[in-house]
Amino acid sequence: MTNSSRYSLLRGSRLSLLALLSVVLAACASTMNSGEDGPTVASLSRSGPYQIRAYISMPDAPEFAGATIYYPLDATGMLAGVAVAPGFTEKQRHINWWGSLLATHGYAVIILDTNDPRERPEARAEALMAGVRTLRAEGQREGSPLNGRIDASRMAIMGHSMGGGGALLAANAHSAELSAAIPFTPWQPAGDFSTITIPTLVIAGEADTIAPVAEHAWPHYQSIPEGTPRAFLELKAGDHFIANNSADQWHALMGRYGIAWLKLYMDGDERYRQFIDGPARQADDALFSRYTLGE
Ligand code: 9J3
Repeated sequence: MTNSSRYSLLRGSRLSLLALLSVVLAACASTMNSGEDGPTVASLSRSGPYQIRAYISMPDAPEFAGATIYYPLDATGMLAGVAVAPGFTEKQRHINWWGSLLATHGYAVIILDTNDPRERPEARAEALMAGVRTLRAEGQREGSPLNGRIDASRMAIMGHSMGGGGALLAANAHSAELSAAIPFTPWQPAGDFSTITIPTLVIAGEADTIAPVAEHAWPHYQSIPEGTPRAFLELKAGDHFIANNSADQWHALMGRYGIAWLKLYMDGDERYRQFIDGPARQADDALFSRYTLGE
């Protein structure tokens, strides 16, 4: 199927799907905002101030299958972007809570499906970079809801498990094109990420038996150079799915660290450092089996 025929096929279903998504997502967006007084633990632990929309009609990219772009409707100024990849055998619906959450906090987010749900982290790295290119291109495409709204210089990547391995591989190979990375419960045997220069938050689960921390997230983190801003967050008794859609009970916590990481390092907003390194962070000590910014 050519790019243009796929594009027009998708157009047919665009209006009804858009209408449905709009209703659902608007309902999810909180009316509360972070206020004039700046961010708080509470304001980062829930939906952000923006109403959001989502769409699936965009030019095809060979590196990934379907994708959904979530974005804030009423944010002023240029939007930074985030690309997110699922794990082995997973689909968008396993991780797309990040799309709606981050959009309410002001980001344009592409949640993608891999071409093959069983493909390896290397292919997921390529998919993530193509997702970043898609977001940049949406900022230049006539007819795109994001036309003229994307800051191409601020792009982050995230992913679960093999998608997290993909995010680390992409960050390792393409730091110059990216601003931040957040792999969650990443999977990549013998992963060596010693050329990452973008700020990287590694989210891990102490009791992850699918990607055991000692063989995956921890050595991944340790391979990131000391000069690179990096953090290792290990949730006490956490499993392989602590930052997936299914882990409702952890969304407020995971979302808060993810949002703070992007605001601090992709947007350069120092008000968010307290949530990564400070009293607001220390208040979570009982939840973590390990949290380190150095080492
Ligand atoms: O993406 C993942 O959840 C990796 C899980 C895994 O065990 O892969 C082994 C083939």
